[in-house]
Amino acid sequence: MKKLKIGITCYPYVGGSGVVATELGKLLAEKGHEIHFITSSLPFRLNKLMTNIYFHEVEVNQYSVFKYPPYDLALASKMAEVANREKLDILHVHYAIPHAVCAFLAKQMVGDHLKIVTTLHGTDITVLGHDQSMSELIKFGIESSDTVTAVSNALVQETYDLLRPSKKIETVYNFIDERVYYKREDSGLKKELGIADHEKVLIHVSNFRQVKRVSDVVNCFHLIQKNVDSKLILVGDGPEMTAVCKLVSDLQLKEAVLFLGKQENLAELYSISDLMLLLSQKESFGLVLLEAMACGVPCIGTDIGGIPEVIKDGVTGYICEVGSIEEIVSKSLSLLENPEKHETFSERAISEGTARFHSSEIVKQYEDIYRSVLKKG
Ligand code: GMT
Repeated sequence: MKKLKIGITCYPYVGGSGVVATELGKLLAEKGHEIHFITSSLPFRLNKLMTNIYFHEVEVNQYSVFKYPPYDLALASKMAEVANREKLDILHVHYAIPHAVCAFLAKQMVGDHLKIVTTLHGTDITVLGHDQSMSELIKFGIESSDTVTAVSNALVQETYDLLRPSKKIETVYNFIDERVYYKREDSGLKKELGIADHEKVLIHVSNFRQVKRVSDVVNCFHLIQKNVDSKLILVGDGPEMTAVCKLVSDLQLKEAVLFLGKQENLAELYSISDLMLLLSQKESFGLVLLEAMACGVPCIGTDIGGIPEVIKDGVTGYICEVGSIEEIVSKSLSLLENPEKHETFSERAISEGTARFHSSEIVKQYEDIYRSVLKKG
């Protein structure tokens, strides 16, 4: 089977879309495809030299005539340059804005043989899609791609409802690298973090944007720890951090909440956790749920976006209404206070996660999409 030359553009810093794009590139490279990352900086998960992977940095010149540095034009120009020189078959861009639009521009410069695959991850639809100054451009980016995918059925539907693009959008779920995310024995991490053996561990991982409703996580934990000896691990950082710290202090939870900031060794943290809480008001998939499930952590999530496609309600965790603190607390306690039930949910989280979102299956879906778009000519 012919190996492909694929350009990948994503937001390279921490965030689910950058993680998925980078992990996809790595797995495609392992399968022999030639992968060219065209991004503003080295994707953070691309931290070691790998066969078949190349990195092309987009540099923006600061001419004094420009009020704003023209990043999008620099990206389009770099995409065209790399596509021409490296004879790329495909540009796979993550996010319609600006990446699909830049890819369209590059295609105009390079020629029709260059195919564009766009993956929608959420924010460009669920947030920017509501911005009338952007929505037509997002729709244009989608319609001028050769193939469009989205990370959940919910996001596909939301895109149709909001933008009504005349383009088929396929669901391709997110995945994780199973060689990284698996349940490990605790090699003393709980102790290092000052968590007693008998204490239960709840975990939340996010970029602390308002949509993540981290204060709901803290408010739920406040009630949970009154019933069960427990600690809450908060991983990540972002705009809501100050408000969350204040809430933790107001509720006198400083001793029980561990702020770990941004972390790399998530699998180890998941492995000491008993419950994951992701209580967002917008979430197109919730990659952290899949990471936690792979490490045997049952999850409680909200009934929005793609979360109900990831957590099977009553099987691998629970789905609750956004902001329904009492319901979330009671479902959490039903797992934390019942070891047998917890064990069953934990086992199912591992098996369901690997069965429905296995990297080999998802990467194959992308390969099939690439081949079919190239076949169309
Ligand atoms: O969740 C975020 O704020 C980050 C955002 C991103 O751009 O990385 O995540 C989005 O893409 C992830 C990968 O597909 C999804 O798992 C997240 O659910 C999605 N975030 C939202 O929809 C808010």
